[in-house]
Amino acid sequence: MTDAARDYDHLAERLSASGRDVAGIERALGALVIETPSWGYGDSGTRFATFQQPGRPRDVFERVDDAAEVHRLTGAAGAVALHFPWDAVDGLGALREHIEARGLRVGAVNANLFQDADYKLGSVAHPDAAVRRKAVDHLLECVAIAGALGSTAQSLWLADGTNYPGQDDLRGRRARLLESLREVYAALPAEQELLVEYKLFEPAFYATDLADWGAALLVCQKLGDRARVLVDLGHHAQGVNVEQIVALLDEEDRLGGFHFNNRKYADDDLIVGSVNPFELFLIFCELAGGARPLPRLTIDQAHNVEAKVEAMVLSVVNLQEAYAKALLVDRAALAEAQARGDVLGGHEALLDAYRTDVRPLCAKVRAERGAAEDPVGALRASGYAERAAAERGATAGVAGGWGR
Ligand code: RM4
Ligand code: MN
Ligand code: MN
Repeated sequence: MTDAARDYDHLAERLSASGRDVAGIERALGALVIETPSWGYGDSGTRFATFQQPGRPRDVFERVDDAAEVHRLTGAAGAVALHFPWDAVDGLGALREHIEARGLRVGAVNANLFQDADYKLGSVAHPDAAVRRKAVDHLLECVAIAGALGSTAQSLWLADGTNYPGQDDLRGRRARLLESLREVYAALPAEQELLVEYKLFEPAFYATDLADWGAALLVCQKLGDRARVLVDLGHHAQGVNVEQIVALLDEEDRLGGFHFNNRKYADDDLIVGSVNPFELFLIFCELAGGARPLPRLTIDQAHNVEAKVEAMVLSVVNLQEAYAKALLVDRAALAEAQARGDVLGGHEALLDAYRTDVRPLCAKVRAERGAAEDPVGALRASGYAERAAAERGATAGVAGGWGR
């Protein structure tokens, strides 16, 4: 018997003895689907520098290849989220074929309303109607792109906002934003939903037009049932209780999905679970404990100094482990402690799950799906990064800049 098998048997025995449905937990874990972001494989940087990595993908096809490698190793990253125009190609049919041939499907389509010079003062909330028109037309184009690629979601993040008090009228901006998004929502085919992402600050430093979950939720409620809020873990003020936001939005059936990443200070876009794994666990406790299926789970990270494919693999592994721990929570013991008013009894029910080493369980679920028991180790041993560096060249043929 291998060490891994022994570790698994020991864990499964302990869990079964305490009444956990190990087969059910493994089924749920095996069904986890994470969307990895095409833009997380390409170049990214800080406002100070972008460091080009050897083997970095030269186009969207190679970004998809990297996403497929992450799926091959983890068995849980079967969709790739795209960003336009960063991922724009002449023939969408060829892109869709390439994605499907790699065993993936297209996740959410992300519009880009923050890099064009016209968007200096905003996009859908811009004071000039011509700029708003251009922004809405881009969003409508993304609806058509999603249709062609078989995607079922538009993911919208707005850089809109103001830097100085008095720069623009706060109510006027909100009215324009709503008017623009109403037109987009009206054009959505039935199979597509609109995910509305909020962010406290940056690039606007005085007033972001969709600064928090409340502002995003109000917009969604005005638009219709297929508009839901997207929670990015790096988009809150310090100390905000994100799991409580998750519970609340889920109860209202307005939790559209996540952009997973982690931060120490602001929108740091670090590997999910790297700084605050307990918060990640508590978020999954809310997701696993609610009545609804899991929402769309996407990674939104920018890997500036770390190897991008390895960073993505580690992110997916961290998500699998957080979900596995949440599935282990003894819900009956938790509910009993809460009903008795046993303050620490409930807390300890969570800690018991959180402290469990779920790596053998995750390894077994991955292996059953044909993925790697140890994805990061397998990636390093596979020589994928070295092959990519040799085939793609260090910098050849790639323009500098974020995502392109
Ligand atoms: C934003 C936000 C969006 C992402 C861009 C690149 O901060 O997180 O989701 O598309 O960055
Ligand atoms: Mn995001
Ligand atoms: Mn962000």
